[in-house]
Amino acid sequence: MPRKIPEVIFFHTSNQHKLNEASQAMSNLHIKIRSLKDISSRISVIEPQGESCAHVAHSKITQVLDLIEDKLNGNWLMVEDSGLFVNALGGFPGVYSSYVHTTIGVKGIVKLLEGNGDKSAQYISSISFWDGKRIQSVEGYCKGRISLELKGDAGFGYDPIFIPEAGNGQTFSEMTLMEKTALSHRTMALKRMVEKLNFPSM
Ligand code: ITT
Repeated sequence: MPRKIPEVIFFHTSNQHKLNEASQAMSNLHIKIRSLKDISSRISVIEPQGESCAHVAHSKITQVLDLIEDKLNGNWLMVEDSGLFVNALGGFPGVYSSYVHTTIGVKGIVKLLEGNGDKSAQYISSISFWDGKRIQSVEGYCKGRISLELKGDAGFGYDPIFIPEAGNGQTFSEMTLMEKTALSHRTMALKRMVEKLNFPSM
């Protein structure tokens, strides 16, 4: 039996781009993605280091629920942890993507790959969500390759150097929000969430 679609899902994230992408992806189901900051401005959680994206997302949602479950009033909540996994670098930066982006940055990743024939990589998005009763987890992937040239201005993080396999050769940063959302790991994870709950499809 299809479940009743929630009108709102609160998203615990500090990243406005993630919010925009999730909102875009869920718009045809008429589900509003709202920042959790709208109902609780200061929530501090500890992000476990060196574990999988799935572990990080699960740990974060458990901590958030402990702090604000009463404020959700039965509404849904989601947390997402994601990263870029470069094959020739043994999956680096992976779970360290956020830290690596603020330290060596996209140019650092390009340097590490110069002269390497294998430029393949994938983004992983792990979402843990609370449906008012229990926590469930889903994952989405986006395969692609690293461009040694930074291209485009849109998006965030590693988007200027990531060319999705299913695209037309442009980096995510050269695409509109709608174009990136059609292909992204985040959308794939949200699709798994929708399938898991037996909603009408996106
Ligand atoms: P949260 O508050 O939701 O944790 P965040 O940006 O810190 O926001 P993560 O901890 O999940 O998010 O870090 C993921 C990093 O991986 C992010 O900072 C980017 O550098 C990179 N990343 C993940 N998805 C990406 C995407 O769609 N495009 C570009 N870079 C991405």
